[in-house]
Amino acid sequence: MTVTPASANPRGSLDAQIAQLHECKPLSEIEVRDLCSKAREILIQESNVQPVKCPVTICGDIHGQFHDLAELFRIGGKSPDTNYLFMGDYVDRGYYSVETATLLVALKVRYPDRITILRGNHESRQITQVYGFYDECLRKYGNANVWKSFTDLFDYFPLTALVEREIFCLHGGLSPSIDSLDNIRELDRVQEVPHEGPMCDLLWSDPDERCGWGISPRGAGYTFGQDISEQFTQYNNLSLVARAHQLVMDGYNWCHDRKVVTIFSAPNYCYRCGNTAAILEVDDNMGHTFIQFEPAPRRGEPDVTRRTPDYFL
Ligand SMILES: [Mn+2]
Repeated sequence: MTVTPASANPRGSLDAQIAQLHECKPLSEIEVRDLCSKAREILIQESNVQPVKCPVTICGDIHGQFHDLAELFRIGGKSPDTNYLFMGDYVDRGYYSVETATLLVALKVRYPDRITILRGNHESRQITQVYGFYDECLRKYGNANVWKSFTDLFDYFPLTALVEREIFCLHGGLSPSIDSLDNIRELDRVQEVPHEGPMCDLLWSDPDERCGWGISPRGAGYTFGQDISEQFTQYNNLSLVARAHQLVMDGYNWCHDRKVVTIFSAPNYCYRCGNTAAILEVDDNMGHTFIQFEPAPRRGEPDVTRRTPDYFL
């Protein structure tokens, strides 16, 4: 029997890495560097408004809750058997941002046409230094090289996706600087998330009950009313805006006369919010099914009292 070294069989090696990551075991620093380099070559080819075909399952924030991502795959189907579209915020808050980001990027490299990974406002150098990913990389690797590999890669993540030309998907929301999808296609996205402007708004904005544009309490992006959502969907021939970014207790929440839906896929967010998570299955006929799920059982994590916060980033 001939033994083939893993390095002579890149796909076999990647499959082995994916199997390891499914066990929540991180890759080596060098493996992460090489994986990010391969991912960059794929992501650089994608559009700011990346076209996606149905059937596809649309997911919201994960925030380093690796065991709940495993539960998501158990409930929604494994990649690549199920096509996935993730709408950002893979890192920060939870304890397993490294494993979560590495697994999703590895799946992207292995099955580029089966999984779409958009950028969230946490896929940023500045935000990850405040909310956990940077510290987690230092703790797990002893230096910031893995953080550098990932945050350099995040610059290439697409900003938005478009399912069958009718469901517009993004992390945050709309922007007063953007009227059309072509306005988004024209943006130079390969940069750190700016503090203001159209690219910032797409990753930071929130729908609101008040009409028109409003100042966001987050300090970045805007709030936008039903009138704005109706105008944008009509002008761009869209049936729906699907977005993430906000904790919603049932995992999904319709607003703006069902022109906008929020999807949040981190159950019991921050291990204490008590919320249900959800994903949205879009079938071959563009039919919608929300699947809700609860936290996966986990070991070795602090048992904290559940309480509902007033407000979260
Ligand atoms: Mn967010």
